[in-house]
Amino acid sequence: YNQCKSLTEAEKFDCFPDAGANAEDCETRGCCWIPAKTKPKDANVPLNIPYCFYPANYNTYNYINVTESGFGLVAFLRRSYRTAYPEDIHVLKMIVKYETETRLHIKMVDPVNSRFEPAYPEVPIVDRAAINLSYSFKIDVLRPGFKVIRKADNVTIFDANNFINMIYSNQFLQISTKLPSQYIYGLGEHQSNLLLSTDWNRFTLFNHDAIPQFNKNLYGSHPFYLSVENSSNSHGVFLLNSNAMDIILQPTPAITFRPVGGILDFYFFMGPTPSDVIGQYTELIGRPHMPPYWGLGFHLCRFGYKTLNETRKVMQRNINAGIPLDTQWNDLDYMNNSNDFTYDKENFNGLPGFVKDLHSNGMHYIPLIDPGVSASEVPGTYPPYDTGIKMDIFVKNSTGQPFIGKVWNKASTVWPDFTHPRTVDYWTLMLKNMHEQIPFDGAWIDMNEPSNFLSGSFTGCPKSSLESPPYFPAVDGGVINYKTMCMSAKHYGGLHYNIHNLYGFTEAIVTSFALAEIRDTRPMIISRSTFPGHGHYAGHWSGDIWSAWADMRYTIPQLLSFSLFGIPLMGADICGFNGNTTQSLCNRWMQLGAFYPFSRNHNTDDGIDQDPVAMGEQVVASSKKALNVRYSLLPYLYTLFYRAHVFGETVARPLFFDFTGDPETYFIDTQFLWGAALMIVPVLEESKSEVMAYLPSGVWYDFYTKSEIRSKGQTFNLSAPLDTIPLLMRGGYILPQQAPKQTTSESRKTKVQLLIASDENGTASGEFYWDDGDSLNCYEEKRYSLVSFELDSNVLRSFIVYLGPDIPPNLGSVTVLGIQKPVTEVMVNDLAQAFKFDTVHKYLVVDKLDVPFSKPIVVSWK
Ligand code: MIG
Repeated sequence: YNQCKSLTEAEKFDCFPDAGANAEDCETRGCCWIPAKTKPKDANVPLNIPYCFYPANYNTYNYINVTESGFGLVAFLRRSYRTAYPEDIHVLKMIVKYETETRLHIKMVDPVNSRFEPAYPEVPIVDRAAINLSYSFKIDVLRPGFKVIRKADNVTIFDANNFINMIYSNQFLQISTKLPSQYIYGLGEHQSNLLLSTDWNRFTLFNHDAIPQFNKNLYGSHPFYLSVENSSNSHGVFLLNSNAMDIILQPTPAITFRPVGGILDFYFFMGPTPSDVIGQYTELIGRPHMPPYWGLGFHLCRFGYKTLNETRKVMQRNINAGIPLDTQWNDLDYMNNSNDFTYDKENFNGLPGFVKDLHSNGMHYIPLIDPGVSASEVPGTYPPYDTGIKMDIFVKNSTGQPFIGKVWNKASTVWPDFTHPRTVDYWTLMLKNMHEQIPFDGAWIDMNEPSNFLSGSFTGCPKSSLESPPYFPAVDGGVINYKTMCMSAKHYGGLHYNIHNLYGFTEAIVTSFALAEIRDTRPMIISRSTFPGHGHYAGHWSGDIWSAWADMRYTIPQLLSFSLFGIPLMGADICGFNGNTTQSLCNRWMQLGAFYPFSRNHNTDDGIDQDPVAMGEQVVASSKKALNVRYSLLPYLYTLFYRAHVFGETVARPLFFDFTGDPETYFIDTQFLWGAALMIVPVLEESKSEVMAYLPSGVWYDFYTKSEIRSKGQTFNLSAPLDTIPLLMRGGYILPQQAPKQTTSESRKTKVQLLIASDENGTASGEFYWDDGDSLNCYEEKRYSLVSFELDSNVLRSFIVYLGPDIPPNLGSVTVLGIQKPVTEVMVNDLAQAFKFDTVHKYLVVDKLDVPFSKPIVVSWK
């Protein structure tokens, strides 16, 4: 009885998360029943304080033995007590690997019967313990549980709660840990603030096509969190499991994972900085790919152009208005009968020629591709179906026939099984045949949750514990097969029950392979569904959000969360997808969207036109101004992508990544950074021409006026007239730039400009990565150049880190911000140069230069 009474409300771990909790059934489970006296503070959270909870001495797994091994240790555990869930696994094997100095791996398996484990992402297999561990793994053989401790300060980063609520049954697994602080981020995909509420919150992970809403499972699944400890050290935890799951946060603070299958397979990343954590995470799951340079330009799209003429007209009016534009897209409407790998030869007559024209203007074209293939065409008339049947690569139903559902196609749809080795050949062949007609440059892969207009097949799904698992995660729609395949559908790699969350990811892997094969240049893929490791192959957009101010604001935490998930190539439909946008919203959204790493304006077929020109002069002016800044910063943005690709750094990042010592930044998700050097402060409310921004301690510069702002960690009111998005340069950094042009192809030819922002000591540093922008494996095959810069004591020097066959255009100008004393003389490589000095805003401009980067450059001034 005391084991029940002694727990505070925050310490109660739910023993009856299933429907219909009551005192009697609760006690049958051996748990405590005490109705809570209070409610969660936050009215929006989905859970209540549990009435039925585990007593502190609940009968759980105990260690049988623990053996040290060359990689760490192996333990066996046993439970004698039966849980409320069928098919308990009574004996478990726990494998603990000290994989690297900063990465610990703990895997719990059934030693007798093998259980499902995702084949992707491909993680390294380590069989020897690393040395100099920054963590220690603590168990006491006589007591249940384990702890992971940060050696440096003895903080427990994972405390498995004495296993009191640990369950490992066939279709219900559960484990909890107390968290070292309230600062927790990640756990996607969801729509919410960046900092997650621990006030009885729940995230459900099961890939799903739905309009983003609070507490609904969404397109992708990322069972990964980043925690900032009270000391400001950070760590990450990844549960490598692809099954449907609920994740609970409670104010203890604590987290509970509840997958309905697979195994418990945890990785711990010790940081200690947030950036280190993400680098360690992507080292495991795969570093982000290098996008083609043109992919960082502006993209224009909509659902419902309906014809090629309309597509061309909208594109042309934006080009005529001077909107920088790299890529034109087409949605579903280009297809014939919504069938993949076809195009409508009436309404889109001339599409091949249109794409060739784009190419000759240095532009690109991306079409939508759905995973579902029509099963409703006359046999012999539609090769994608006929070939797929012949190659036997479609997902099967439980009786071994192709699984049939319905998406956009006339009457019925089948789905390629991307876990099948032959599907690589199938998909490559289909894309190749299409590419021979329409030489597209990338792929927009949609509906790959996979989304189905039916729940299961036309006749539903065969009844079994797969469709009605003993524990039902809070998936949208109330049934697990809601608007997707039956859980009993069969893939080469396993049951749909296990594979579901991997479907979009495996499609991205196969599509990336196919595009590289067909085009022999870098794949540009944007996918709706994602899983850990996706960023190695493709990017993501945040799906069918509303054209609303609130949704625009949430695109920032969505973007920043995907940076945490190792998917930096991310954006949202600029001006919103569902519903009609407005001029004032679209005006501010074009400005914000100019700073999404993946920047595309797109909307639904029943919405009004929302390309900049359609929205009127104000939006055109704002779009031009913001996109010109974006294009001028592409050398910097591209350098950030290089750092993501090679070191696993983030591109768009939360303020706390660079100011982890300043807890004020832990809550901020209305402003964000590009790399360490540029802060973006979008206007997120209507009728505002000012915006409040928190500037962490240091020197900052207004990007436009170049005037200095010194902050001690304060909030400033920044002026934001309708045509301007406030941007701040951070003192201490050097950015490479080029002149904005109509396309990135043109921009890339212009001379390089350096923008230098001095810190309080008059120093700054930076880096510039350059390659041909499109060919495969430039970095790996050493076909790039890398130059670094240092400013100190009025001398700027460049250092050639590596000089490959592709050298950037010459240096054309240098702008130095924050020079306290007027400049009287400037030397560039020992030659005196003309210059301008702005005495009001205290900056120096040396332009009309033409200096090659192939030799070190020295610019000095007095
Ligand atoms: O059932 O292809 O998220 O961007 O315009 C909707 C039509 C299918 C959903 C995508 C959206 C796209 C739309 N698609």
